[in-house]
Amino acid sequence: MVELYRTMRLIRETEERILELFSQGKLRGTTHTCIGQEANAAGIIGHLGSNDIIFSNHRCHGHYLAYTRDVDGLIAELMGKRTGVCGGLSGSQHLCSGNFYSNGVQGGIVPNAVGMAFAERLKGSGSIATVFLGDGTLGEGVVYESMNIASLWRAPVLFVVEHNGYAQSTPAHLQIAGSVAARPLAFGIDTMEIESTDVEVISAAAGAAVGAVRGEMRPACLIVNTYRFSPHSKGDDHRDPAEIEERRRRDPLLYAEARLEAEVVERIGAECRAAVDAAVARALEADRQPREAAGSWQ
Ligand SMILES: Cc1ncc(C[n+]2csc(CCOP(=O)(O)OP(=O)(O)O)c2C)c(N)n1
Ligand SMILES: [Mg+2]
Repeated sequence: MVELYRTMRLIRETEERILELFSQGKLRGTTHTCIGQEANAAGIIGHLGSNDIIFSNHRCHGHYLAYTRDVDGLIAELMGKRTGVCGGLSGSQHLCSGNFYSNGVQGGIVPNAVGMAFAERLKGSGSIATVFLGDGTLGEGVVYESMNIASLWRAPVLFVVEHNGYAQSTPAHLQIAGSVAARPLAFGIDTMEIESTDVEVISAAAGAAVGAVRGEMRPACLIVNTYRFSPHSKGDDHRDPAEIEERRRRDPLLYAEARLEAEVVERIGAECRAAVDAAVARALEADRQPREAAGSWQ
């Protein structure tokens, strides 16, 4: 629990600072935070090793930090500095390090994850791929082509749907017909649905799902019903404040803190804040990557 909390707290402290840095005009490009969803990154990625492959999406900071703990590389990257994890060329949505990849094109990463999972199966490495997608990405047809081939070819891939109820500002009931779980199930993919933001519950389910994918070398799907407290990106939020307030009572950090000694919570908070302070200070000092080096997409 201490380690799971440390991961979640590091994500929270880092992203709160990222929003501050954005409002001070210190970041290059846009950014999406996962504040409120940290238990997914901590609980799921805690079961994966450095040989496993992770594909994330536009909301990738939490996944990246759970996998690497690299606050320095992340903050410098968002500031467009040469010391960033991708030399300041990727920004918030296109992080890439070791076996971690993210891409801002919704659904675009899903076939890549299946292909790389299948390659690991052919190599007999025992590694698996995990791909994170949002509820809004269920509208992309390539997700279903990927699920189909993953099932047929027994690709060891875990599809994680982080269902936070919104695609940008569109509520799920206006964009998803029928059942989410019925989608992977239709392709013969074992599917588990979680209704909790408690990291212990998520970690237990994820342990079973990862174990099944690795043990049986076939795909599985984990649907995590979750909530982000922060807007989609920054100012674009049309949600009812009362809804956000109600969900804040189910903050994953609160559940974890209730099970830890106050002194431990305090110490971990201070350690995480110190790590973020140091990363910000180092990133501010670092050289900027020239904007031209990034090409026209920024
Ligand atoms: C192919 C594509 N279409 C549209 C967008 C713009 N876009 C970025 S995030 C997003 C909504 C994503 O919603 P969801 O998949 O639920 O993820 P969440 O933001 O809730 O984590 C949209 C429409 C995009 N990045 N890629
Ligand atoms: Mg969503």
